[in-house]
Amino acid sequence: MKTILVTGASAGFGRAICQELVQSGYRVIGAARRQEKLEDLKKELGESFYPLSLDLTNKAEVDKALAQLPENWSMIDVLINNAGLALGLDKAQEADFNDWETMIMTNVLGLSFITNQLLPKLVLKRGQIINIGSIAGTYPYPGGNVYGATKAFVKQFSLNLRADLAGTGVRVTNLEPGLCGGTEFSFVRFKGDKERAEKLYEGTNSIQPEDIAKTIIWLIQQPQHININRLEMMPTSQSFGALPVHIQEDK
Ligand code: NDP
Ligand code: 8X3
Repeated sequence: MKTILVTGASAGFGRAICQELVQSGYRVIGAARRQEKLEDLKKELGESFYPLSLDLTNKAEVDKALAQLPENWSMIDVLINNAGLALGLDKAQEADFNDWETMIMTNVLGLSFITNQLLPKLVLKRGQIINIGSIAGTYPYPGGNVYGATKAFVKQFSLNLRADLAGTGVRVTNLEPGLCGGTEFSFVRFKGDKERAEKLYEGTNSIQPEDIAKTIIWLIQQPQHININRLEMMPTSQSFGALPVHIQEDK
């Protein structure tokens, strides 16, 4: 039975992914900072779930947490790099650098570090890495600045991993969702402004965490000889707009 490590297990996609994986018969290690949320999930999911409290931005903490995994949980077959966040939707020229730093520390450095630490095991197991990127890593939008750039990193890192892992049997996918409701994403992005966060999804029929979880199961259950490199998904209600052209008034 495969052992799967899911980061960002305490909320949103990660929580739903853990639930769906356990229901599908996998053993799941769920990692996040909020231990009490992980303990709730442990109560719900039982013996097939192992809560791993860690802050991805703290290398020493990640090292320690991974080293302390019991032996029967330590051989990981699949790493799901889901933890991540956006902070703010201000224009770059008005943004707070601390927000940029936190996004880079989490979405880029945290993701890279845990991947680096687990890669030797994943190679031994002919395992799999699923990174949660975003459409923001491909399509620019106002206020997307550093968040989108971190997700562009995740996309290119995923593809470059494939190049390095050629011949090892390790599969790598970058899953790139668009607008998804039912998570804490916008609540975090808007720094606890619940009303603003909820308004964003009103009437959108957005993707839900369960949809992401089912997509993850589909990716894991693809035959070993198939690698889905990138999978971009949007709610049907979301599409593309024209590129704006600024008209100069004082010609
Ligand atoms: P949530 O805010 O609901 O969940 C984010 C998770 O990441 C939480 O479990 C949080 O746990 C964890 N996390 C954040 N920082 C850290 C850290 N330093 N160390 C460990 N864990 C951390 O967001 P979503 O579920 O919506 O987002 C999950 C992923 O999907 C993110 O990478 C996001 O960028 C991406 N995404 C989201 C979309 C959306 O519209 N919702 C669309 C496209 C991509 P804790 O706070 O307990 O540490
Ligand atoms: C989250 C989707 O469009 O808010 O990655 O950037 S978006």
